[in-house]
Amino acid sequence: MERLLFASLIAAALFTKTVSTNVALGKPAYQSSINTRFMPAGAENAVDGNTNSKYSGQSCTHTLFTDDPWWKVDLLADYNVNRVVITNREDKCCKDRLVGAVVRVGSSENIESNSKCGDTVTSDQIAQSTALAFDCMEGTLGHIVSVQIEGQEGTLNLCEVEVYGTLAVVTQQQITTKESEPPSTHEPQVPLTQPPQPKTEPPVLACELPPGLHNVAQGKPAFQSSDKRRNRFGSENAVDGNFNTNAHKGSCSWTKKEYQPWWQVDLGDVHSIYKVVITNREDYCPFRLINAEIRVGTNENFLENPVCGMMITGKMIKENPIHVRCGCEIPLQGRYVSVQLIDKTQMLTLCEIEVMAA
Ligand SMILES: [Ca+2]
Ligand SMILES: [Ca+2]
Repeated sequence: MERLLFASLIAAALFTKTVSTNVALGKPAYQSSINTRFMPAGAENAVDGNTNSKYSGQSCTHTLFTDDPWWKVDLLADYNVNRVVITNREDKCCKDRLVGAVVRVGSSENIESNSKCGDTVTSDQIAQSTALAFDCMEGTLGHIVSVQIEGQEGTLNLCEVEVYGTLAVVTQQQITTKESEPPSTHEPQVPLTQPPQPKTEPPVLACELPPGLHNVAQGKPAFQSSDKRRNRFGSENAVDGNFNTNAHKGSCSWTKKEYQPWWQVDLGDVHSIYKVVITNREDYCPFRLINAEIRVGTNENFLENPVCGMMITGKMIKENPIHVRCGCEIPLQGRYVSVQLIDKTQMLTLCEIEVMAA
């Protein structure tokens, strides 16, 4: 009996091993939905160890705009969680999306019944810092850590969620109780927690484009936020059918250096738009196009239109032209197509824009 007690004490001691690292790193993560327009947007991006807070860094999550969007991680063992740290998006467009977010820790798959850590996120908090800390009361016990915009519609973006705590102590009393239980005559015991739910990410779609797509932008009226020089770098150069990539040859649109410059074309009619192809300049500074966001829709005020595909990244500009798909199989309906540099003070140069419609 003494030997059994000793073994149990050693087991308990092992369980108390302090974990000072981020225990969420690489653990299975799930979210209520995924916005496939902004891939990669998966739940795992919040536990990949990369705290890049720009969405263009491809390490943040992105749900659809729904009621009560949520994200959660399964720590795979019970922890006494002391603190959760969220890295919010710092992109000006979107950092306020986290207002109303609630962090919870517990053992229930019904996350709203778990214990709340810290306070509901406020806009003041978001203005102060990109990293938001949530302290949990006396090491809240559980293996599920969730973040949810509770009680309202929203989009949940998380660039990283770090969880700090210690592996839960298995007490001598718990061990003894378990040992003294008679062998169960019932069916195999069902774990208290449900097995991990299948990831909400849809399978990778082939993104088959319908045949016969054609460019509906050429020669259409175009506009831009400013002209670098009048009569030479006008907005119409991006739809003149000339694909010359030397911006000094007079066939590229070119704005002044300004904050979030934009370019827009009016297609005249609403089209089913599957993708936008941008011919970037190759003579100098192609990287200026990083963080370009394309929008397609029926509003002349392009900011009211949905975003097509993902923002242009450093990886994407290695190819020219750049093909941006607005979505898998489902086109965007639009008359106005815009390109804008987000969060940058820079010149916007576009040598040609093709808007591919069915
Ligand atoms: Ca990340
Ligand atoms: Ca051109």
